[in-house]
Amino acid sequence: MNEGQTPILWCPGCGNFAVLNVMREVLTELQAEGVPLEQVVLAAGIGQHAKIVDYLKVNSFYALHGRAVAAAEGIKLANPRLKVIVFVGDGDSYGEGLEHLIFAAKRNIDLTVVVHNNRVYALTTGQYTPTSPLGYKGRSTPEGTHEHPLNPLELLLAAGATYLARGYNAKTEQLKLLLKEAILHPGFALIDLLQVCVTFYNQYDHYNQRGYELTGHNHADYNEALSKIKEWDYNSDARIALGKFYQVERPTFDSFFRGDNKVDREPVIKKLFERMV
Ligand SMILES: Cc1ncc(C[n+]2csc(CCOP(=O)(O)OP(=O)(O)O)c2C)c(N)n1
Ligand SMILES: [Mg+2]
Repeated sequence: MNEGQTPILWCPGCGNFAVLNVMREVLTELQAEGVPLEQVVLAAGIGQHAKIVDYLKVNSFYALHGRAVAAAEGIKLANPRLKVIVFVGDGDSYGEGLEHLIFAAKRNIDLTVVVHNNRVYALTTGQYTPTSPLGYKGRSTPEGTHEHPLNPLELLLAAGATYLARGYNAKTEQLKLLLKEAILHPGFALIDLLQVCVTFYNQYDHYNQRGYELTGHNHADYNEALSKIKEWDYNSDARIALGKFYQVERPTFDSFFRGDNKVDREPVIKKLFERMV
């Protein structure tokens, strides 16, 4: 799966290399387990994270900055049999395209969203994002930010996501399990992936010291998930839970268009076209 034909343009030491390697392994395993790669579609936003789709030989779609989730929803609804995996940045999805994430979670559309959360706008050289800590000094905030960060997992739990996890690019075995589980989850799955940007916000020491593996709580319990999610607010020195917070099943939005629930998608699409002409 590594064709080696596209030069890889990340900085040496970038957390994205590990994500790419783990994704290759996940796709290879899924293929061996009976998921044909031609039924997998990758979508990406704009940023350093998005380059990952250039390095994987799978059909893919580059969306506008902040719009990858909306594009992925369109792909999934046009052909609900596809597995759609979306790679987005924290600036891309927790900032510019946040409303798309909230509504995708609300309607529980069957997508896997992988947020490369390096806590900066890396491609544009380190401006602060919704998950940068208070006081973060970057190109747009030389004297430090005056905003408290957003806890995206808390927001998405409230919005209706049915699978939520946090990964870390240095914990590759765990990341592989989480990615696979999220891809196979029938419904809206999101992994907040701590992906270190070595150039603009190098958090390796902090994550290595504070990260711990989340085990032993009831994933189906909303309040237990919420209390684990709230342990760290992306600002404090609290311990950082890594693993699955929440997983439940409820009907997916796309299932209503697949014919296996209530609505057959063909007449729906025909009607839409009639309206457009
Ligand atoms: C609508 C729009 N706004 C802004 C930009 C400029 N822009 C391109 S990439 C980027 C930063 C991306 O940051 P993030 O989504 O966190 O991805 P990263 O580079 O950190 O992986 C920005 C602001 C753009 N291309 N389009
Ligand atoms: Mg970023």
